[in-house]
Amino acid sequence: MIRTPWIWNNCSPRLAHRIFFQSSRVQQRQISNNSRIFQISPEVRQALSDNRPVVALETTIYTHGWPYPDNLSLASDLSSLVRKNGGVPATIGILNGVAHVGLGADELDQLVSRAKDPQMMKISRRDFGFALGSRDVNGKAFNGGTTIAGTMVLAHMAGIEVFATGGLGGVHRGAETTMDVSADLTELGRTPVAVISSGCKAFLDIPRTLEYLETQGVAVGTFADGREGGVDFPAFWTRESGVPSPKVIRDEQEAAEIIHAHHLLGLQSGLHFANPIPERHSLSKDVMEAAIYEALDHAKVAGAIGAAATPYILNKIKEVTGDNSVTANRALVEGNVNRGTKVAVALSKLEADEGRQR
Ligand code: PSU
Ligand code: MN
Repeated sequence: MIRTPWIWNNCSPRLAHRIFFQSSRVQQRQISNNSRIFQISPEVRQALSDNRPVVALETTIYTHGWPYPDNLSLASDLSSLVRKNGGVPATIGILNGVAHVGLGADELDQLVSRAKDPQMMKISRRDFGFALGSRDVNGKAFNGGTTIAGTMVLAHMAGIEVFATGGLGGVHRGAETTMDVSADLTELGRTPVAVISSGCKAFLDIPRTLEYLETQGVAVGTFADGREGGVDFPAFWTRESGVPSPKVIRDEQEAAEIIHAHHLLGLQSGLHFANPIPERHSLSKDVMEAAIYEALDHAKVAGAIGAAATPYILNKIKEVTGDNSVTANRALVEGNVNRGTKVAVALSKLEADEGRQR
C-alpha cells in the first residue's frame, strides 16, 4: 500500500515541501564515477542505474577468515545465492591498488588466493588512502579485503543500500581499558547502508556494543524468524545471547519498509538487522564460551591487538571448535545473504512505487 508521505500531514506545507524535496534528492542514487582508484563493474553499474536490487558482499571474511580455496568457493556460493534470490551481487575489495565494487570471478580468485600473503591488507575506513595511494616495500600496489566498515564506505559511494555478511565487529571485552571498539560501529553511525549479519561474536561485549550503536544513532533490530514477542540480539554462533534486541523485525518486507522510511527522511546513518543463525546449525553456548576463553587467553599471550585482534581470535576459535564452527559460520552467512537479498528486492519495489507516485 502506498501512503501519502507523513510529512504532508504533519507540518506546514512550506516545511513539508522543503523536507520532501530534500528526501527526493536522497532517493536519487548517487553513483560515483569510475576513476583510477575506484571502479564499479559494468554489471553492477547497469543494475544500479536500472534500480534493480544490488547486494554488497565484503571480502575480509575471505582474505582474513577462510583459507584458499574454501574462501573462493564460499565467495562464488554467496554470489550465486544473491542471483538465485533475484539480486545482483557486488563483491567489494581492493585489487592491485584499485577499489572494486563488483569483483568478477577472475578478480576474486586473484584476491582471495593471496589470503596468506602477509602484505594482504584488512581495509577499514582509515586504510583507503594508504591502500590506494601508496605501495609496499617492493613497489607493488596493495591488495586488501574490506571489513564491514570499509565495504559500507565503498557500497555507499556506488549507491548500494543493502549489504549482507557474517558477523559485525563490536566493543571488545575490556574496552574500558583498551578502547578497542570496531570501526564497524562508527561507520554504521555515519553511512546510510543497511547491514544484515548474525549479530556480533560472543567474544565481544554485546551489551556495550548495543549501547554504542544506540549512541551512534544506528537502527538495530533482529528478525523474529518465527518467534513471538521479544527476542535476543544474536551472538553469531548462537541464536540467544541473553541480551534483548532493541527492536524485532517481522520479515523482509518490514525490514525494507524500515529502510525506505529511513531514506525518505534523508537520514545519513546506517541500519543493522541481525539474523539469527539457523536453529539446526547453532552451537552450544557452553562449548562456545569455553572456546572463547581459550582464544582470548591465546590472543593476550600473542599480543594480538588492534586490527589483528579479530582475525586472530576467530582463527583460534576455529582451531578449538574444529569443523562445527566452520559449518555453522557458512550456514549463517548463507542465511544472511538469502535474507539480505530478499530485503533488497522488497526495497527496490518500494522505491519504484514511490517513484511512480511522485
Ligand atoms: N566477523 C566474522 N568474520 C570476520 C569479521 C567479523 O565472523 O572476518 C571481520 C569483518 O570484516 C568485520 C571485521 O568488519 O572483522 C571487524 O574487525 P575489527 O574488530 O578489527 O573492527
Ligand atoms: Mn578493533
